[in-house]
Amino acid sequence: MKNLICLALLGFAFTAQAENCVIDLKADDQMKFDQTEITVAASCKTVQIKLAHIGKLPVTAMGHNVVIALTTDIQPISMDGQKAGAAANYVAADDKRVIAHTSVIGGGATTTASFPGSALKAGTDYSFFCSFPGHWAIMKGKLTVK
Ligand code: CU1
Repeated sequence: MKNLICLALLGFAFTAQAENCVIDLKADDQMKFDQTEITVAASCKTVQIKLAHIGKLPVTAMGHNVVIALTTDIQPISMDGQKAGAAANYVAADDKRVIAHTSVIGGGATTTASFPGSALKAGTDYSFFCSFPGHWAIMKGKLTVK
């Protein structure tokens, strides 16, 4: 009986390990993320966003953030974010289309953010992108939830 419980716990541990709950990205001075597709588990209690800017340019010239939203909302969120400006991290206040976002950082900096996994639904077309003016058109990737 004890062995059975051990096996069950071991199985659970392996399952838990396979479920990714971190959106871990690096960004550079070339206006690029190091990944174009990330998958997180639908069962994540909390999803963490980690962003490392590995470039050298200052935040005013090559600032980057990570915004999580429906792929169809990338452009409108970015347009409103541009109007909101740098002080707002290029995300409009109370933008309901934004599932989560980090602050905007410059070269050499890192930032994190987290949000409840319940905000994501499996099989929905999400993206991660940078809302810094002019970046959203190319600085983005697919976020898959399953
Ligand atoms: Cu950017």
